[in-house]
Parts: sequence; C-alpha cells; structure tokens
Amino acid sequence: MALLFKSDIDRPASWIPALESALPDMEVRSWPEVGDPADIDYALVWQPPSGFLASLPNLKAILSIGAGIDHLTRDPELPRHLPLVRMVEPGLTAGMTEFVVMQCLFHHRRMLDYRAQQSRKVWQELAPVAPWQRRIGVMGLGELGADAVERLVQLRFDVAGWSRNRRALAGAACFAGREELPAFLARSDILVCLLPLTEQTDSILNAALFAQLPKGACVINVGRGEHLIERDLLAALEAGQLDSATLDVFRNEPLPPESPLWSHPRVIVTPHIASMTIPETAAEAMAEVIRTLEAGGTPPGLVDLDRGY
Ligand code: NDP
Ligand code: OXD
Repeated sequence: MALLFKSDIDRPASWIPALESALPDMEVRSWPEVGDPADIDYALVWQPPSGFLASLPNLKAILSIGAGIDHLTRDPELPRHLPLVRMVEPGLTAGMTEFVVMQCLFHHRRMLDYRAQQSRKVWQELAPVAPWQRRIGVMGLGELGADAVERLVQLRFDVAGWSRNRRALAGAACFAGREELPAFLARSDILVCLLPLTEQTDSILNAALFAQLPKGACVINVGRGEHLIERDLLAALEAGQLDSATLDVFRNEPLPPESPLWSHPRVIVTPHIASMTIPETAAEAMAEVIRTLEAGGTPPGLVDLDRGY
C-alpha cells in the first residue's frame, strides 16, 4: 500500500518520518515523487490543485491535513464517492484551544486599551470585569469548539455554545439551530467563530448578526475568512457596535497589503496560525484512520459531504 503526502506549506522533512514511523507497512511518497499514480491508495493533502485527486485512479480515501475541508470541496473534480476524512488530532485541538483562550483573555483583560495607553505613556487602571461577568459565545461545538468551551469554563467565564444539533457541555449553556441564534448572540460579549465553512455558514458574521450582539462586543474569527463580511465588521467597529476583533482567517489569504484590517487599531490580525496540525500526533491519528478504513469501520473525522462538514 502507498500513501502520498502533498502540501505546499507543511514540511515533508517533519511529516515523512512521522508517517513512516506510524505506518510501518505503508510506502510513503512525498509529492512530486508520485511514481505511478495507480500505486497510490491514500492521499494526505492540503490545498491540492483541482483535478489532482481525480488523477489517482486507485485512491481508496482522501485525508485532509487540516480540520477544514473547503480546500477540497472547491475542486469540481473531487472524487466524491471516496471517503473524505478531515484532521482530528490532539495537537491541532490543543493549539486551537490555546489560541482561543489567549485571545479571549487578551480582550477580556482589555489589552488593546492598555497597548493604546502605553503608546501615550498613560498609567491608568481600567475597571476590571470578573470572568463570570464576561459572557463568551462559541459558534461551533465540534472537536475544536467543545475543547475551547471546556477550558473557558475552567477559567470561570460565563460560556455558551451554538451548534446545529443540541450539545450538552458541562458548565456551558448550549443553544442549537437558527431559531436559538438570537438568544445566543444576545449573551455573547466575546463571540468566537469555530464553524466549518458550508452553504449555511458562509457570510454568517455579517451586519445583521453584529447588531444582535451586546453593544461593544468582540469578535474572534478562527473559522474561515468566508464566514465574515469584512466591510460589515469595519462598519460595526466604526459605529461602536463592536469594540474589537481578532481575525486569523480571511477571504483572501495572504491578506492583501491594502486591507484596512492590517492597521486597524481595534483589530488583531494573524496569518491563519490559530492552530496547526502537528506531524507526530497527526501521523498517529491518520494511521488509526487508515486501519479503521481497512477494517471497514467509520473513522473519526469522516466527512458527510451532503452536510458539508
Ligand atoms: P467539527 O466538524 O468537529 O465541528 C463543527 C461544529 O460546527 C459542530 O458543532 C456543528 O454542529 C457546527 N455547525 C456546522 N454547521 C452549523 C450550522 N449551520 N449552524 C450551527 N452550527 C453548525 O469541526 P472542527 O471543530 O474540527 O473544526 C471547525 C472549523 O475550524 C474547521 O472547519 C475550520 O474551518 C476551522 N479551523 C481553523 C483553523 C485555524 O488555524 N484558523 C485550524 C483548524 C480548523 P453539530 O455539532 O450539530 O454537528
Ligand atoms: C484548518 C487547519 O482547517 O489548519 O484551517 O486545520
């Protein structure tokens, strides 16, 4: 059996030894050394060009290096009959929770205001808010959202989550479906987006949604750039409806130099690094996925393409 690794941003020097160690019976090939395309059983990929996966005639399954699969579903030639498995691995989950908690704490403790004071050499205490007085809302309660909620609850924030189907998460209020979205938004001083990109969630962070948040709310988008209408965010910041934002993902990546987001005093910009797949833990997870598929089972992270995630 052979597995092909293809990514323009993930380093084969870290990945190939990790995959070889986790899959001792598998031949691991690194693009562009594909050899005979007919040999490839599994493809582990990030943003492959359109038609690339369709050019592997004996592929058994597609494995995504990232948790999101929109980089695959935009390929009109995606072999949709094959199992598609998104990345579920402890390193990626831990990294996302770390980033979400860091950004929630950053905004909760008004670090943008203190940075602004520092630039003016102002020594001034700002009124503190206890964590249980700060309401955090997490959109998306999957692998990543649920873990972030757990840590935020441990930090004693007043946490709620929103998902398609109702979840039960210890210490957090759980809202479900479009009909409960207004109530969820009305109690989100800090809103975290950890949704997958689907037809239903595209452009969900828009003016109408911002208007339903408490005045002066903060938005943290770590889902996908397409979730956010950037001009609506800028207008809401200008109007004071939003206080601040952290944006890790953008419609156009890299964020173009002319984007006003780069220099906005109330916006933190990071280059899609909220979390990154860790080769060692991911290789173990993918080995387990392959073993499960070979045994005819259902692996964690198996995508339902009709649902879109
Ligand atoms: P999961 O598939 O495990 O979870 C998705 C969650 O979103 C589920 O709770 C699901 O609800 C909910 N959801 C989906 N559609 C809707 C909808 N229409 N309305 C309400 N809730 C909805 O995904 P992960 O947690 O693993 O990853 C989430 C996303 O995070 C990825 O798709 C990717 O876009 C992003 N990401 C970003 C990274 C970065 O570095 N910025 C890194 C990794 C991921 P339900 O529980 O009912 O199914
Ligand atoms: C992603 C990832 O889906 O990096 O963005 O996993």
